[in-house]
Amino acid sequence: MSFQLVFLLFLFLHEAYPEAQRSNELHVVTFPSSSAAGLGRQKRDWVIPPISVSENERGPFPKFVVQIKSNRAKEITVYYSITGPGADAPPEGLFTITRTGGELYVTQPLDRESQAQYILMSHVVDINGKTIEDPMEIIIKVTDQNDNRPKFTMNTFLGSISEGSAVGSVVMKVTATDKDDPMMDNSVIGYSILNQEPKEPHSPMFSINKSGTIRLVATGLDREKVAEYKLIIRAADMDGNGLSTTATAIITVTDKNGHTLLLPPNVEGVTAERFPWIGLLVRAVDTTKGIPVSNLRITVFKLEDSGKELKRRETSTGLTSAKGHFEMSNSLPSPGEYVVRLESGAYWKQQEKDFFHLYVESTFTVADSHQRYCITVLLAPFAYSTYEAC
Ligand SMILES: *[C@@H]1O[C@H](CO)[C@@H](O)[C@H](O)[C@H]1NC(C)=O
Ligand SMILES: [Ca+2]
Ligand SMILES: [Ca+2]
Ligand SMILES: [Ca+2]
Repeated sequence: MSFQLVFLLFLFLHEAYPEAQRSNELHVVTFPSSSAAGLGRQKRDWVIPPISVSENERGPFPKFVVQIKSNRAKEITVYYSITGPGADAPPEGLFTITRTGGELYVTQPLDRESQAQYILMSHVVDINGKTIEDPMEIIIKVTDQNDNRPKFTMNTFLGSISEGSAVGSVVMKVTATDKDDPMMDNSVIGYSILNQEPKEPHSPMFSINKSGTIRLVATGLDREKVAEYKLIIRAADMDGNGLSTTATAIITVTDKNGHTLLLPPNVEGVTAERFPWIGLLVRAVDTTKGIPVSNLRITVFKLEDSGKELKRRETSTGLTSAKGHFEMSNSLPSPGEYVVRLESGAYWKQQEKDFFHLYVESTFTVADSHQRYCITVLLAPFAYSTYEAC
């Protein structure tokens, strides 16, 4: 038992419970009845202060906590026992008491985050097993140590800011939690920004406050130059000075109407609800190998009805990435009818496979250019299939 604990116990017993029976020894708690015989009402009101035990105590175990004492022990032989969760009920045997000495021990390190308090009942019987004191409640409070590091609620937070935003505008909010005692600095989190990429046109462009709110702090947002910022954010307990952890915040710069440049949906945590990127993404998969098809030429045409004939106007073309992705990144699809063409024949030829389709096309309608369209094309030498799902 630490000095503070002894001292605290002494103070509690001395100041708050002057009527309580106390031993001269500070680590002893005495049953109240002996000198207060007949004062039943007082007995019921009598409560001993909680006894504090730090979590993560080092051994050796069992470790002494407090001595329970009945003044009747001066006259007769008495036996002590404890009951309740932590004693004779799960977690059984965490606390034990010596039968004749009334010494209460803790048998292993405690974890405040799994249980912050134990309520034990202590009992005293005579040699015949007859109860000679009213059971006394013993509250063991587990005091906190800073043994939990803050945790961000997500690995990657996504936010956006419009080019036209004023300095001071709120961009997004990030959150970290800490399992330690909410009443102590052990769980008081301070946030900071460790890095910003790119550093243009200024570094920092953003600040983070005590609540995890990220704000714009400089002018010069230009989505043609920087369409996306990546921040490394840090959360540390002890108000920013303790155990720390990091996460990423991705901030998309949108135009004044809130439109973004395209962002592939392979960023962790991107879902339609959380991140309304707009545009077109085409994915190509080789189903014979179960791999993405890279370096595959993709062309997007818009169908234009001149009244006499339907004409194709090429709106975008390029090669798929290593992930088999092609994004329409230079312009957003405007409402209308489109054709996506994949040069699958060239791919099979390069793979030295016999094949049937010279190329593969998928047609679709864009109803709203502020939408996302993700077209997956599954390719095989003699078959293909396609579906839309973001
Ligand atoms: C951080 O900024 C947000 C948004 O303006 C505000 O609600 C919050 O109170 C601020 N927190 C602190 C500690 O200043
Ligand atoms: Ca703990
Ligand atoms: Ca902590
Ligand atoms: Ca703790």
